[in-house]
Amino acid sequence: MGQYVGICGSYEYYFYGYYFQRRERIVEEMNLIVTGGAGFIGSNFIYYELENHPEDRVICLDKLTYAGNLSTLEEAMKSPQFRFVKGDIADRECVEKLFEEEHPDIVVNFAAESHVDRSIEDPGIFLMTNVIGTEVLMDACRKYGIKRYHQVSTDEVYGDLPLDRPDLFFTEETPIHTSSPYSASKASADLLVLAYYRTFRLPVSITRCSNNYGPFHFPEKLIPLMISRALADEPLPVYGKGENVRDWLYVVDHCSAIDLVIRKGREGEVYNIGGHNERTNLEVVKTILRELGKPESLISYVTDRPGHDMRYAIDPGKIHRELGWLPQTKFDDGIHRTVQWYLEHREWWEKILSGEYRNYFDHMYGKRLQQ
Ligand code: NAD
Ligand code: TDX
Repeated sequence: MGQYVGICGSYEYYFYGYYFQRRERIVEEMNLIVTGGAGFIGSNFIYYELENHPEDRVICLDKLTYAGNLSTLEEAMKSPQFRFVKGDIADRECVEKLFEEEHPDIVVNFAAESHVDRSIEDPGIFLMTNVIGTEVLMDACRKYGIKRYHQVSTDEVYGDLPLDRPDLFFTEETPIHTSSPYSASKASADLLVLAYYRTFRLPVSITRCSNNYGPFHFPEKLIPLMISRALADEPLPVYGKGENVRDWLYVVDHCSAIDLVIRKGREGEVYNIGGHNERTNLEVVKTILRELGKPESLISYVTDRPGHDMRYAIDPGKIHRELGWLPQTKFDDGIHRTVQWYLEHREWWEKILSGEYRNYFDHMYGKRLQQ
């Protein structure tokens, strides 16, 4: 079988080293349950699916925590192929009722507590949603049958790499070695998913992606936090010396990779996703300031995050070789597009900043910014 290249209209394209082959696409209508779809990556994924697989039905299950925002799904709500259900993935009764109603073919689990700093403040909810929630979803998959259960995981399960070894990258074989309660909860879930594959032959897959950025990113995370604060001429809290490195991927590229894995990826496999876009935090903040025409004097160095991971860097070779996936968006274009999006969608993030999130920011950064 040649290397899968992509879909165009009703054809799939494969590459055989010297020539391309076109094959008629067998379009099977599928029901997808997407959990956590009112959050950052899940909502982008829902839009990606509705656009690229108009034959499929997409059902979003989301608890609408502080990080979930129904207004993000406003456009999706207009589609007859979309349904939103408010519910908790750790609530067995709610999950089973949804499976009975919808008979999903595929479940893609984005639902999670996702912020490292919050996991340091209060780990309990991370275990409940990220670990127990995963168990409840997979139990329902076993009970009602499924074509694929997909776990959206993270590069943070591999721990971190030293700054002085730019030759090292995380591969799928890198041992799990977590730092924060968040990453420990995600790694626990991954192990559980692989255990359900081996023990129960549940058809699962896992993707481990690097840091995402793009539209609908909650403004507690580095990039949207810095954009929103710079626009208000407020100090930008950079942890430690700002030398930690993250490997940034535009969110739509993450969505296209997950889409390929759930439809073409092998069962029981882990696929790393990343685009070789390493930047120090300071470089990222300075790029944002340049995009906005704001001064670097806004940067304020604050107390470091406890246990702060130094460097993440993904080797995406496996997903490229097996599924032909490559990222489409260069960091400079993606960050420009993202800053523009935040400028054009002030209402979306200003509403968040005026609510409960304000208390969180004062609690987490109040003392740090005064030092
Ligand atoms: P997010 O915090 O923006 O969104 C999480 C969503 O899950 C929210 O809509 C929230 O309401 C929902 N949710 C939380 N608890 C729930 C529960 N118990 N039941 C149902 N819904 C619940 O997160 P994100 O940044 O979009 O991340 C999505 C997934 O991708 C997570 O699993 C995360 O670990 C993973 N991931 C994120 C990144 C990144 O850079 N953001 C990178 C790699 C992997
Ligand atoms: O105010 C800040 N100042 C700062 O210097 C914040 C919020 C962050 N940082 C630093 C910490 C990290 O080195 O910026 C870097 C990125 O921080 P986050 O946006 O909190 O992301 P990170 O901790 O890298 O985790 C993210 O990527 C992996 C997501 O939040 C996770 O859900 C994902 O799994």
